[in-house]
Amino acid sequence: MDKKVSIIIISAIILSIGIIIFSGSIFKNVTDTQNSVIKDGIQYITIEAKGGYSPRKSTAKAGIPTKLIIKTNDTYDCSLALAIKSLNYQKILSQNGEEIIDIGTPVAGSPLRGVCSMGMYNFVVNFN
Ligand SMILES: [Cu+2]
Repeated sequence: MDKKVSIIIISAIILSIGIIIFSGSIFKNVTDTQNSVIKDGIQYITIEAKGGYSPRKSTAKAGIPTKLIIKTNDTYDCSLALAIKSLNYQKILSQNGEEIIDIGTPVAGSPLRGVCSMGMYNFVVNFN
């Protein structure tokens, strides 16, 4: 293949990958989704783990006993290796299923932060 042509193709591929990653991270940062329900006096916050955590940022109520549900669905990336420092929690999740983590009664203004073992993916739940 012509050297010039291959350079053009390679830079086009790199550029489009960059755009995909860039736009993806913008949307993930902006969204603040409603992902919690209160059932029988317990608040459940659901976060999906697959190629990162979703929603990356969410808000829930403080002052209610709360459980975090981490859902995996054919997850084979490092978001399986979850750590929540404030809870002293660290676990390799199963590739398919739901992990229920009791986080006690959250206090307003103290967010809950989860991170993958590599520190590459993270999520935060704010309480108010
Ligand atoms: Cu990671």
